[in-house]
Amino acid sequence: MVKIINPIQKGFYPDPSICRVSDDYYMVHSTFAYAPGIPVFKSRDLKNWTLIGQVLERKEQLQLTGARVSQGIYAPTIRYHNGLFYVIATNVSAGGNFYVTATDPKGPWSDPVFLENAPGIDPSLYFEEDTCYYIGQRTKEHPAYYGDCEIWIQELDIKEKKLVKQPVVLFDGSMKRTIWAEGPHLYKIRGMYYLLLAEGGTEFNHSVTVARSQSLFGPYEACPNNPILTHRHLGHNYPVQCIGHGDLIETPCNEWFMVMLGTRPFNGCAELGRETFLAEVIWEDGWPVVSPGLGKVPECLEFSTLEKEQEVLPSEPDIQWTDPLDTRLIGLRDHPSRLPIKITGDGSLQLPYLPETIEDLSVPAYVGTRLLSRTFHIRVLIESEPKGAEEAGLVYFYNETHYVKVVICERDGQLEAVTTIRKGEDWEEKSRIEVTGKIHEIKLLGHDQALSVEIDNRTTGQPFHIGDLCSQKAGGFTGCTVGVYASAVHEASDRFAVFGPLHVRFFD
Ligand code: 6LW
Repeated sequence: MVKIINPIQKGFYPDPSICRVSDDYYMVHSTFAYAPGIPVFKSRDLKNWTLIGQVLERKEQLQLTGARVSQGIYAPTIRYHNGLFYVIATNVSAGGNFYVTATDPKGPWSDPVFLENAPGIDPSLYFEEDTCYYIGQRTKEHPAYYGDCEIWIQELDIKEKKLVKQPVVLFDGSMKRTIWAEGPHLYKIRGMYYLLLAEGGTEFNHSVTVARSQSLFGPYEACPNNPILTHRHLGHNYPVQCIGHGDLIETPCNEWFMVMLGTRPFNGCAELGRETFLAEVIWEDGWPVVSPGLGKVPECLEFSTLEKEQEVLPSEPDIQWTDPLDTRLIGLRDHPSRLPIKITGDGSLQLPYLPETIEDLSVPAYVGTRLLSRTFHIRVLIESEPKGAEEAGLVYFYNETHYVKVVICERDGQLEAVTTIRKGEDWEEKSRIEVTGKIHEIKLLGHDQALSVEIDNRTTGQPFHIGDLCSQKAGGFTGCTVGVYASAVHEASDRFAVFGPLHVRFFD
């Protein structure tokens, strides 16, 4: 018996797309302006997911210069056909819709092939024999209102690497006034074509709908029970919200499941971002029924017929500085391994005081990891002797205008530990304490959206509210990350701060 607890991917892992090759499942997610882009996870049991690679690792693959944190890479789809894995996604900041291929999902993945005349976001692929079809979303040519979108299909010539023939509109949503028809995936199941899509926008009204047709190009008939999955009818206080953007998968035993995104807000704020959930699907009268008898995403699924649970090695919770970097580490707009960092023989990280700050739309010296729970302990030892504008420490980051920064810096020859929270146009210095010596321990203790900061085991002040650092308050699509940071704040510097391993503990 395999017991699967939702979410199956905690933290900022939105827009899941899944495929299966014999007994192995592969799943990818959006990464926006973080790098490396599009992590690839593998599982044998739909429960335990191991990060096996990254689709967009090389500089040439991922152009994010100037991208805001919620721009960049949107909604990838992963598919397998004839010995090759395909990932198709959108870079909303540079180039639009593109696909990459790999024989091994661990990588390396090819350079991106950008598609011309492919407007819109959320591309997907559907293979019929050896013909490949691009399925996309776009705003209608003459939209009647904001969010008036349609789903379209066009043949993609894989040899010529371009869209060919004419695009055909398949569907524009299942409700009278559909807003944001998007996230489409197309499947042929028992001779019938099914178009799965998201409607309602990725927030409270998010939902999964379906339409079917006997012919690939339509006409598509909306399921009379649409939306086949949503949580909007459960009200704002239901613990799991914003459910939508699904992808279907069949097990080797012909059972069906759907992965989809959702949030787990606390006081209306979901700082973990959009996470990935799983639900069972059965077929009745030729339509998918999600979570039969329940009609919502379950807290937990139990399956006797699923592949025996795979063995998982306990992962080392502390992030050690190694070369290559721990795969949990991400940077802003470029792979953190391409920062001018150095890992020393004793496992420390030398992080340069770059001129860029965490607010700049460039590549700051920030090496972070996703927040996986709102109760956490993050701790690091830092050795630094900042001069002038230089500062280094830890950042709890939602976006370039919403973050908490705890840094060691210098003022009039005196070293200080300064904690600042920025919420849009509102900057607040939460504490400023004098410190002595070169080596300091910075601790961030998070509990239900209150953050306590300790320096060298000294409390710096009262816990303060960090719940506003989230998409519900600040807009955007990501979740929070936390990491080490150094900056000379727009000055030149050839110096660096040294960090010990990043101690990270997330509690359920
Ligand atoms: C994604 C789209 C969406 O491409 O948010 O509102 C976008 N829905 O499906 C970013 O995740």
